[in-house]
Amino acid sequence: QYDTNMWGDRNTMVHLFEWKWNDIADECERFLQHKGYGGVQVSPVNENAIVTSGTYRPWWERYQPISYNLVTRSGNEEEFASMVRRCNNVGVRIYVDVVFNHMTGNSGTVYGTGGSIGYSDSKYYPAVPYGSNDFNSDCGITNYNDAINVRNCELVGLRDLNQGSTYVRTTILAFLNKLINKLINLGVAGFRVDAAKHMWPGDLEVIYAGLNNLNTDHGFASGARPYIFQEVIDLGGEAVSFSEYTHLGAVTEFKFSAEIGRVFHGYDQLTWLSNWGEGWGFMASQYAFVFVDNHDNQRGHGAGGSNILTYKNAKQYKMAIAFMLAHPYGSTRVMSSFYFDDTEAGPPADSNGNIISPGINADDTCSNGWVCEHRWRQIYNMVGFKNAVKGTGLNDWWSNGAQQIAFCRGGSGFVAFTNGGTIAQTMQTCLPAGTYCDVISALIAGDYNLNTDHGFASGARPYIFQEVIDLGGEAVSFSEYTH
Ligand code: ARE
Ligand code: CA
Repeated sequence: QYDTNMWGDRNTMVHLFEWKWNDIADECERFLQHKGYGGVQVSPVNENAIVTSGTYRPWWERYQPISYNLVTRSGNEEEFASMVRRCNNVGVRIYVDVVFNHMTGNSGTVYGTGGSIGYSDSKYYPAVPYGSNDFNSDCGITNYNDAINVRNCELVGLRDLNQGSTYVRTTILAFLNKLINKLINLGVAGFRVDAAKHMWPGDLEVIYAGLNNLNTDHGFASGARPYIFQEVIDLGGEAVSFSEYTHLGAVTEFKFSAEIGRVFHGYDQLTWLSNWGEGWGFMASQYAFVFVDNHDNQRGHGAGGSNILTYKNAKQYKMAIAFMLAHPYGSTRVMSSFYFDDTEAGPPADSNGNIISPGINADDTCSNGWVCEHRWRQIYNMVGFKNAVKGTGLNDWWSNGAQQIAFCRGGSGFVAFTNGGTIAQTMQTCLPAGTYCDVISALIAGDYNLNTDHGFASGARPYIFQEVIDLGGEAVSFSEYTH
């Protein structure tokens, strides 16, 4: 289903890639709620096989499940539950990256982050348990023009589960429903379905239908259904199409990521963005889950190639994100990364492999190896912009016919971009007469108003009462302070 179940006008998710649960809980309370982020995509929560590669543990070990116990380098079940509770309490939803197309790679006996063991050569994972008859055959994916090969064979050698089996479906559902509401403190809002392209839509339909309603104890409406966004890479020209999945939930639109990178790299003119969205051959907006980069294609995995913009091209990257958040197309996600040169290297970690928490600097940026794009002022202020213009269309498009564009969102927002030269132009801003702040480059006055999430009226100011002792007859008078 397509409703993200976010609070109020909030409508942007941030992927806190490889963050620990306790750090995410802190981030919900100290930052995300105040900047209007609606939710967090978290890295896989279930136990994965430990992979050691030279001096580090690659980030991708988390895409090799060994059991559905909730224990990873991000934390254990208790910490996960506490994070969900604390984030929901401040109106920030949690979306879990769920990996159930497969288990681990075929690499003999494997050991998990929670102490479980797996026998990948015989496809025996006793901590679930799964045995060899729960899996498809040993064939590898070699032909993306053959849907059967794509769905019933192994993606990069990962042991491929058979979701057609009742036992496998039931086992996957027990895991997903636990995250939704089995324990009182669990209350996630939805799922990123990893490798959905490699599972049959008919099997996914049965699994999604078996999901519980969301946990009303976490503030969800009675009868609310989990938000589902499915990872289906479809740049065209293959056997499997995104359109086989859109009736089941939202679907990742990888063409968006590839094209926005190409445009803001300067390889195309901004003026052509006038029909951005369906006009560019993307899927219908109500199904599209969009992003400038993701954890794969920012480092050459997945799809999109060298046009993908990342934190490494900070200026163009911020422009692309601002355009994504200013534009009404799709459901948006902001990436939040750790710095990397080696594309396989895992998150900042100590010599025992424990993830190091991000440090938070006085100017809101991060340290300890974390990029924290979501804390860049141009990005979080545009998250606020997107909340403020929610529900409006795009109007009053202007362009100079080349690298300069501007447009309005109803009567609530106006934005201009240049990827070449200063804009010197009188324009229709669509906003009521008044003085406005530039939310991209400046801190906005509203940052110092009272917190509307606590029931204060929008624009309300702090009450101040000043201790001035004046019984009369002294040099300093109360009347100097009353204004
Ligand atoms: C790792 C090693 C492999 C090894 C394997 C098993 O890198 O060498 O064989 O383990 O031992 C991530 C990493 C993988 C990693 C895997 C498991 O990216 O490198 O393998 O974790 O640890 C396809 C899929 C798409 C997938 C991308 C990466 O369609 O679903 O490949 N994306 C998701 C996640 C990834 C994750 C997985 C799936 C697996 O986002 O992070 O993999 O859980 C064309 C096609 C696309 C195809 C793309 C790349 O564009 O259209 O469908 O994407 O090429 O092949
Ligand atoms: Ca499969």
